[in-house]
Formats: sequence, C-alpha cells, structure tokens
Amino acid sequence: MANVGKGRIDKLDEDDVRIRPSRSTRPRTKDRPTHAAAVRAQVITVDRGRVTCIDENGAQIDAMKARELGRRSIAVGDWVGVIGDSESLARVVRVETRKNALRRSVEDGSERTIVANVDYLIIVSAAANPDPRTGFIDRALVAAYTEDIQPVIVMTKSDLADSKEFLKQYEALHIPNFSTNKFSPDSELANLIAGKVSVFIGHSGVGKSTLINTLSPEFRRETGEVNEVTGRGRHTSSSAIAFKLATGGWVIDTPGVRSFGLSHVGRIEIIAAFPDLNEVVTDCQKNCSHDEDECKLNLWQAAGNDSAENLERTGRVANLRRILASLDE
Ligand SMILES: Nc1nc2c(ncn2[C@@H]2O[C@H](COP(=O)(O)OP(=O)(O)O)[C@@H](O)[C@H]2O)c(=O)[nH]1
Ligand SMILES: [Mg+2]
Ligand SMILES: [Zn+2]
Repeated sequence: MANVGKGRIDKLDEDDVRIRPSRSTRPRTKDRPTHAAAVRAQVITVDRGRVTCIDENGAQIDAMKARELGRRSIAVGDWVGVIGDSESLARVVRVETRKNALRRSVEDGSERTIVANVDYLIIVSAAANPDPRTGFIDRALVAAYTEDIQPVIVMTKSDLADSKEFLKQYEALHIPNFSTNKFSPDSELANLIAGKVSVFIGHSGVGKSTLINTLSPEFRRETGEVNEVTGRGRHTSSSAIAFKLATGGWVIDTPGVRSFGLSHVGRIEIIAAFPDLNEVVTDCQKNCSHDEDECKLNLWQAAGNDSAENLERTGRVANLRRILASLDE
C-alpha cells in the first residue's frame, strides 16, 4: 500500500490562529493561565457553533468555540483544549494540529473539513441496488492516499449480487476489502477497526447505517432511503458524528456527504502515492499525460518477469490512469 507525504497538511494548519486583542490587560502569551487549565478532549460532533467532545476520561463536554479561534474550523475527530464544563458554558480554546483531514466540496467552490485524525477511510459500496461504480471509489482513494489514510473497501448487499468481478479492478492496489450483508455480518471488519478511528463514506442507500448498526447495535443509526437525502427528520445537519466502539475505537458516520473536496490535490501528489509508477514516469516526456502512446508506463506494464507480474503492473497502471481521470470530473 502506497502512501504519500503529508507535509502539505501541516502547512495548512492551525497554528496561525490569531488571538484577538482584548480590551483587558490580559497578557497574550502562550501560557495564559486559562489555557494551561484546558482539558484535552476529542470532538465527536459539531452542530453549527456547538461542539460536543469527549475528554480523556470519557466524559462528554458540550462547548462553544472561543471567539479567539476566529474562523478556524473545528471538525469531528479534532483534538481540542476545553475550558470549563458544560454547565458553565465550556469553550474550545485550542485545536491541535491535525494528522490528516477529509474535506468535502461545498456549493460556493470552497471546501470544508468533514473529519480529522482518521485511521481508516471505509469506502462503502453496494454489490447491487445501487450498482457499484468506480468513480466514487476512485475519488475516495485520492482523498485517502493524499491524506495518508488507509482505505478499506466494503461491499454491502452481498445477498443481492457477487462483487468479485467488480473488486478485481482494484486488486493491484491491495486494498483490504470485505463483502458483507445485513443477514450475515462480517466479524473481520469489526476486528480490523477495533481501537481505530474509522470514517464510513458512501452514497446514500448503499447500507452505511445498516453496516454501522451491525458493528454495534447500540448505535441505532436510522436506516432507509429518505432521511439522509432530504435532511428531514432528526438530523437536519449533515455533520459527521462519531460513536465509541466497545473495542475502543471510533466509528464515524457521514450522512449527506456526497462529494470530496479534491481541488487542492494535484496530479503529482496522486502519482506519488504509487512509488513504483512514480519512478517509471520520471522517464516520460515533460508534458506526458501518462495516458498516451509515448508514456513509459506502456512499456513498463508489459516488461514484468512473468505474466502474473505483467497483470499486476497493468492493473496498477489502469488504476492510476482511472484515478487521474477522476480528478477532472
Ligand atoms: N438486501 C440487502 N439490503 C440491505 C443491506 N444493507 C442495507 N440494505 C437496505 O438498503 C437500504 C439503505 O440502507 P441504509 O443503511 O439506510 O443506507 P445508507 O444511506 O448508506 O445509510 C435499506 O432499505 C436497507 O435495509 C443488505 O446487506 N442486503
Ligand atoms: Mg445512513
Ligand atoms: Zn507518462
């Protein structure tokens, strides 16, 4: 499994939070007493200005974002510093640097962080109803690779169709994958995500909530076709929400997330996620699209030691090309 550097993420990050000059004579140093007293907690959901977190002892704190954080975003999965308790109007006064972040595009062309500090991106697709498609998976893979998150593919509704053929397309990427259905859930997936932070993404209706319920029935995610499309019903926001697993990890459901924000991702970063291919393309012509006759990938994919290796190489090249194409959509 290939990974890419994450230097870019640090650059975007949070350390440039400006402290508002206050009218008082309060010293504006880093070790202001109030901040030293802040409790470390992890955000489990954000609803408009309200931030719900869990501290390191497992206690829930409802807080507001402190004014001094300005426009700084707070996302599910963020580690934050909180002052005060829920009764005395707790405030989030600090957001720690993220190890990674998953973004979605919003209408005005900007991007919003859905979740931060994720171990697994669980890409959920149905074997049928709706039929699986590579487009969404490819865009999810871009997000995973460029943010250094391990992707996992879960095919639901295996009672309706066999997804083996479909999954063959991804074989050369060696992504952990599972086939499940609600009648006979898969315990291996539960083992994999134990103790980890896993965010579940996928189109509405593929069975995310059903799957999450099988991982822990006490989550009781609402299932069906309606609510997540219209936002009607209980959850009017499309905020992600985290649930604690009995095994110590977190499961994050992302209702209403249909698109990824990939406008910040470049071709070079994607190719870097495939170190073997990255090396090959250093010999390409300067403006090679990597999908043309002269591309060095063509020679390379046919030059393995045996037919099995050629097949593997061809698969990897096909995946890279498809993923690069998905960037333009
Ligand atoms: N046949 C079949 N139907 C399923 C399975 N999993 C979910 N469904 C159905 O698919 C529909 C959408 O499920 P839901 O979990 O709400 O999808 P979500 O929008 O991704 O959260 C519901 O009617 C489920 O009962 C499965 O494994 N097999
Ligand atoms: Mg759902
Ligand atoms: Zn090329």
